[in-house]
Amino acid sequence: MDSLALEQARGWVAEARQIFVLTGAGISAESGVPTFRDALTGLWERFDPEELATEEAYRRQPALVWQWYQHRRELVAAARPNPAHHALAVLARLKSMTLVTQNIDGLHQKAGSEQVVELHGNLFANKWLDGCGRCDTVPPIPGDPPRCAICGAMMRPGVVWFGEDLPRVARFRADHAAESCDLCLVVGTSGLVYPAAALPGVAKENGARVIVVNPKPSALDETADIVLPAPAGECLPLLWPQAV
Ligand code: BV8
Repeated sequence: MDSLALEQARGWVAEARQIFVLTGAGISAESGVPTFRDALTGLWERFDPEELATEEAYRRQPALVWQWYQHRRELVAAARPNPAHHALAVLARLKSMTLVTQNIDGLHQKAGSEQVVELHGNLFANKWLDGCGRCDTVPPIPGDPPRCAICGAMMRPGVVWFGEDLPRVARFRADHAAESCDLCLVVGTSGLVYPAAALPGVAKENGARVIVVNPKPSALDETADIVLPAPAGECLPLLWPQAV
């Protein structure tokens, strides 16, 4: 990695008054959590994640989609935060910072980050699809989503599917962070999913410096002032002091 770029990025972090961090699936790759586009390994490789992560797919094939989420829950439950997650938890103790994530794996929280803005929900949350408002579950048939004993509504994962609006409070907090920061740090995202992918551009338009950390080219590289082409677990601990 270019040492000059690393030195400059270090300086920008040290000078920053208000940091907005946006993370994507890549920050959890070194924890063994497949990124979204390769989340379909093995059994799932014949499906398109953007097809499965929709209400329409869930209504059409509830058991299949529910099992996909149960499979991902097992994977993520066994995962541990990596040095990148821990470095961001340290940064929040050094600087005024808002951590916004597209991830649903909860690894930032496991690393000690607080007030994490989860734009796309959380893999371990559930809620009712439809539902009578007084829903109570019956023991689910293995492999099937739990159903309400009263109205028969299905339980669904508490995540944001494609075509669904983002949680209002999370969206508001993320927009505010992008509009009010002087440094935007983008870690481990392809920058392909909106409206999250628009946030670094908002930060840039408001005068912020933008640093992208990603071992591969991403759609946000053209917005970046500095691109650090390295894995997050190696790069982030180099950008600010870790002992606090
Ligand atoms: C919505 C939860 C409207 C579910 C997810 C323009 C504006 C608004 C919307 C749209 C728009 N254009 C298109 C849309 C629709 C759509 C969209 O963006 N589609 C894309 C595919 C074009 N957006 C939506 O549907 C959103 N909703 O707009 O609603 C609306 C408004 C009002 C009322 C009703 C509706 C909802 C989007 C949220 C979808 N849910 N997740 C689940 O996970 O099952 S998105 C999911 O995919 C992830 O959460 C994540 O956000 C995304 C994947 O992106 P990444 O995180 O970037 O992961 P990816 O695998 O792509 O890339 C990983 C990167 O890491 C790579 O670059 C790789 O190089 C890098 N990497 C690898 N290893 C490392 C690394 N980096 C660092 N270190 C490493 N070691």
